[in-house]
Amino acid sequence: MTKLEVLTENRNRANDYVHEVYELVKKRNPDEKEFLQATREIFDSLRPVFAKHPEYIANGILERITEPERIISFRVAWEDDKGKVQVNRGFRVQFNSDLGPYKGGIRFHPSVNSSIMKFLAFEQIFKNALTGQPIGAGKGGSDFDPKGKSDREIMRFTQSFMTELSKHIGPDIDVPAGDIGVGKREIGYMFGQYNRLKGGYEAGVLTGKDPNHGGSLGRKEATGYGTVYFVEEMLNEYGQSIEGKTVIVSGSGNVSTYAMEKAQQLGAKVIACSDSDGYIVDSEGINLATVKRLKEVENKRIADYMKDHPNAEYHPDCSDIWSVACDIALPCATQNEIDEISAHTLIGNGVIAIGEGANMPCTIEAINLFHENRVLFAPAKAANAGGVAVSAMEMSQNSMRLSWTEAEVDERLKVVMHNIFESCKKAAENYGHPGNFAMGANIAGFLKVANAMVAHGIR
Ligand code: NDP
Ligand code: 2IT
Repeated sequence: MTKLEVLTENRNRANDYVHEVYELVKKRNPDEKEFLQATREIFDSLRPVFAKHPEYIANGILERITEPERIISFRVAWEDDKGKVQVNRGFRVQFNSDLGPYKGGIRFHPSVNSSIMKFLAFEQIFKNALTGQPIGAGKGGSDFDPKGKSDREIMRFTQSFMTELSKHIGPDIDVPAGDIGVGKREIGYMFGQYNRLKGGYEAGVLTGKDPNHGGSLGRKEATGYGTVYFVEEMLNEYGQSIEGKTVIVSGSGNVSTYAMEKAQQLGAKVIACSDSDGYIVDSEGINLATVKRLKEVENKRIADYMKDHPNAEYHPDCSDIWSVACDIALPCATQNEIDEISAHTLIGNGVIAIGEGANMPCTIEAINLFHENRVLFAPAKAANAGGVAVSAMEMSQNSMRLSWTEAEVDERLKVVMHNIFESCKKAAENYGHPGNFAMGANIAGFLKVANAMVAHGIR
């Protein structure tokens, strides 16, 4: 056979393999649309990898990497303030442990179901691999809605949730952290309950703890800061920077707040942010002190921003935030917030870069449109990996029983984000798609895990 014939045969075999495994995954998970979306997005990137490395086909890597090692689903019964019994469903998806203990957040949101848990845990495999740290991948959560619950209700619920979860986690087994609806308060209650049940103090069982008792300085800021560091690396690559740019950020939670803070520190003008009820536009620049007070202290809605800043505008449909003209858009709220229509609007308004702070905030069609229109695109698995990276640093500090300064953590975070950017860039170039950082992230993350899976044998 000529060289060209061999190449063609390898490419055809890779395409058939990806197609066959995707059909299998669809058959096995028929109603899990978010999980199927996440697998399809990865699969599309990996064709050139299987063409170049048929050994991954022989090792059944795709068949194995798409089936979680373990899924735990459990009843969480608790009593509300009125004495009524409430029942929620709890999950922990332990997806892959080839690089280290399962690692990933816990989400409390009424939309939580098996598909959402699995897509998040699946994405975590590649994200955690990209950090270069020794962490496997998992995700957990519950369909519990923290909105409108009293502090005591939150405590009773999290204690009940942890009573079951504690049987399945541990500092060398599985180390959860926060995500939507889970911050340092919830982590604190879960940590207390875990230690109570174990009869000891196991600092490294959870990350995202309060830095005053066991947590790492800089963890709260890490995801948002890391997203902006990645976007800045990407802009620098093309001779640009975030300074002087107009930015919009969806959400006003943990990731959004610190993405806005870092963007402002680097000289950008952030003009819009949101919550699930609506969005605000402040053409003078969002006053972050007000947002932090409303969201971190008073538990208020973003609409309340108007009381302090009457010149701003409030719009009651959060998904419309993408109609605000900007240079850079940072979706930092939830999955699938930017669809094809929003992507068209952003492109029409001249957006130059997108940075995914949230997990899978853009649909596949939206991502394709950004690439087709030469909009720089920072994919979630790479751009928001700073959070879990600093979580892994929290694990290190807990093991060593010492604490790094905030400056030290931030310095390490910058190095991690720089290395992730370089890995994505190189993988994209090596596999024939320079500048496609989404493909680069998928390929670089995949190679790291796939090599470990080959080394560890078929299991
Ligand atoms: P928070 O709970 O702190 O904030 C979430 C924000 O998004 C809130 O403003 C919330 O509004 C809004 N939001 C949530 N769900 C929806 C929805 N269905 N529609 C519209 N708005 C919504 O969560 P985080 O900031 O921690 O997480 C945000 C995203 O970042 C998630 O995708 C998460 O998986 C991802 N992520 C988080 C990391 C972390 O370290 N925390 C690390 C990496 C990724 P409201 O309050 O009204 O519900
Ligand atoms: O999606 C994520 O990476 C997180 N929610 C953070 C996980 C972690 O273990 O810090």
